[in-house]
Amino acid sequence: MYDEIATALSELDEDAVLNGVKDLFKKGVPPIDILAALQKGMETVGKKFETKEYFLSELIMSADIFKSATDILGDAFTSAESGKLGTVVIGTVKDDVHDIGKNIVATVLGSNGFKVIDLGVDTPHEKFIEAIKEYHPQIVGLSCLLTSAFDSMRDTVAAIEAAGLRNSCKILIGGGPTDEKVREYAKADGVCMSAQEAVEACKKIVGVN
Ligand code: B12
Repeated sequence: MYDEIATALSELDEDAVLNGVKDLFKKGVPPIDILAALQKGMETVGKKFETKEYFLSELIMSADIFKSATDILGDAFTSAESGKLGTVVIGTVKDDVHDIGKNIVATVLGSNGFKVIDLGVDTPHEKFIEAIKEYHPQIVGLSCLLTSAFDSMRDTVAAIEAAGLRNSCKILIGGGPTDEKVREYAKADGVCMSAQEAVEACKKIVGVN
């Protein structure tokens, strides 16, 4: 069923995706696993875009289907305990407007006890600095889906350092093309490939297992 959802999303078959998600959700499958299947589908959409089988309109369509699918999961991620474990400031870096992954991470962290301050997309480093000064987060999360925005990530980390705030928080990065090499380039503290990894990394940072 997971593979079917991923395939249906990669083929932009909205009805099949939404019915599949509803089915799994009703059966009590953890929403985080459903999200993983949807994420896999988006990866295939990306590959089709790369090979020019799909164009921008299909990317937009895939994002719409993804949004409708996650709407079905509704309040599954909300929690009354939000804010207990610590604070996370998160945003998509400057020049990048992809926010599906960031929004998922923000939601899942919120449901796992963190207070999340979401700065949105195309976020200039000044905005991160203001938020660090205002909210004193233990964790700052930078989301980035474009290789051309890796420099924005590196510049944001450098600006946080120049503002004398680098030791006040740990910086995690994430988003499709990020990996250990990009983490090193950006001089961040960690990289996470999924919302679940983000939760584990944030818990480790605040000393909770
Ligand atoms: C949907 C999509 C779009 C949508 C975005 C809608 C939206 N509201 O986000 C739209 C249509 C707007 C779009 C636009 C563009 N896109 Co686009 N897009 C995609 C696509 C297909 C899926 C991205 C996605 O949502 N994935 C699903 C989510 C759930 O996965 P995720 O983001 O990786 O997030 C998970 C983890 O990475 C992690 N995570 C994410 N963020 C964070 C942050 C932290 C702190 C942590 C800890 C973890 C974490 O947890 C998340 C959940 O598990 C990708 C393909 C791909 N392979 O990624 C291309 C892709 C990213 N896009 C691409 C391109 C080229 C573009 C455009 C330049 C196209 C154009 N010609 O205009 C524009 C760029 C606009 C801009 N300035 O940003 C390329 C980038 C190539 C590159 N080398 O950089 C890709 C890779 C497609 C491709 N293969 O060519 N896009």
